[in-house]
Amino acid sequence: MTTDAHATAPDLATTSPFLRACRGLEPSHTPVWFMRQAGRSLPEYLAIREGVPMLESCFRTDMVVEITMQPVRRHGVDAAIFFSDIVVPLKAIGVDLDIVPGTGPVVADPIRSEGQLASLRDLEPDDVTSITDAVRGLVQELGSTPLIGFAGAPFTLASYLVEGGPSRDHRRTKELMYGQPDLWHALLGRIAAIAGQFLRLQVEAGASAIQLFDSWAGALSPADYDTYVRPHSAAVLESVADLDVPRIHFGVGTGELLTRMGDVGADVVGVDWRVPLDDAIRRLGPDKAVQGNLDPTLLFAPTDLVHRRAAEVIEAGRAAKGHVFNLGHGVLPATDPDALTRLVEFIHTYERTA
Ligand code: 1CP
Repeated sequence: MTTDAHATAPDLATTSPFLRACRGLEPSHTPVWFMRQAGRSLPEYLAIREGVPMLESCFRTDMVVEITMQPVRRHGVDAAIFFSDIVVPLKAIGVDLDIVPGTGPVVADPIRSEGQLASLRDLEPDDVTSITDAVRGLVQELGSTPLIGFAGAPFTLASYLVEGGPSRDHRRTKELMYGQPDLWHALLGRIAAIAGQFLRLQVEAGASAIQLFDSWAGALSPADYDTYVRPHSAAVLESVADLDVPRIHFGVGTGELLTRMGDVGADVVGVDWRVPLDDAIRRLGPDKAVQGNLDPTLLFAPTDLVHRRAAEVIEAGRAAKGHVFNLGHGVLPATDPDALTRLVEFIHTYERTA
C-alpha cells in the first residue's frame, strides 16, 4: 500500500462516477452524496459523539475518520464529505469560538473594528495537523470513493464572525458591509486567505474535490453580491485552481445568484430545491455541472413520492454538462437513515430512459 495520497488520484479521476460527473464526463450511474450526510441522522454518529463537544471531535483524527466513514458504509454514497465545520480553520488560528448544541457557531468577541482583524492571521499547516492526518487516513480507507474537502465562503464566515452567532437577517454583517466598506473588504480578504489555505491543505493531503459553502449568500441582492462578495469568493476558488480538482460552489436561496456563483470559478454549482433544476441549468449554460436538488423534507414523504421526485431530478439533470445528485441543503437531523439508503439504491439502479 502506498503512503502517497496522490498516487491513486489519476485512477480515481477516471473511475469515480462522482468525479466524472463533476468534470462533465459520462458516469456509469448518476452519482449521489448528501450534504450533512455525516451527523445527527445516524445513531452511530450520536453514539460516538456522546460526551465529546463538536469542536473537539473535529480536531480528533480518529473521530474525524470514523464519522466521515459512517454514511459511506451505511448508504453506499459516491463521495465522502470530510467531517468538520466551516468554523474549524478559525478555531485553529485561535479565534475564541464554540459550536453550541442547538444553536451553532458562537464567537466570543465579534469582529466589528479594524483592530480586531489582527486576530485573523494566516492558517499554517501546523495549525491543522490532526485534520490533515485525518484526510490522509481517510483517503487510504475510502479506496475508490473520493473525499470532498470543504470550507466556508467569505460572506458566510463573515456573518458568524460579525454577528457573533447565527443570524436570520445578517443585520450587523450588512451594517458593517455598507457602513465600513474598507474594513469589510479587508475582513473578507483575510477570511478568503484562510479558507483558500484550508482547502489547499485538504487537497494536498488527498481530497479529490472541494466544496465552498456560501450558505447565507442568498441574503444578498445580485448588485451587493457583485460589489461586496464576488471578488473574495473568486479569490478563494482561484487560489486552488492549480490543484486541478473539481470545485463545487453552493448556497441556499441563491436562485438569483446562480450564474454569478458559477462565474466566480466553480466547475459545479450546487442548486437548492427552490429552483427547478432545468431552470438552473438554463441559467448556468453549457459549461457548468450542477449538484442537487431534492428538498430535504421530501425524505419524510412516502417512498413512492420520494422516488418520483428523485426521478424528475435525475431526468432534469441530463441537460447539464454533468449532474451530481444531492439534496437542496443538508440532511435534517430527524431524517430516517433508511430513507437515505433507499434513495441511494433508487438512484443507482434507476433505468436510463434517455
Ligand atoms: O453536535 C452536532 O452534531 C452539531 C451539528 C453540526 C454538525 C454535524 C454542526 C454545527 N456542524 C456539523 C458538521 C458540518 N458542518 C459538516 C460536515 C458533515 C457533513 O456534511 O456530512 C459540514 C459540511 C458543515 C458545514 C457548515 N457548518 C455550514 C455550511 C453547510 C450548510 O449546512 O449550510 C454551516 C452554515 C455551518 C455552521 C453550523 N455548524 C453547526 C450548525 C448547527 C451550523 C448552522 C447554524 C446556523 O443556522 O447558522
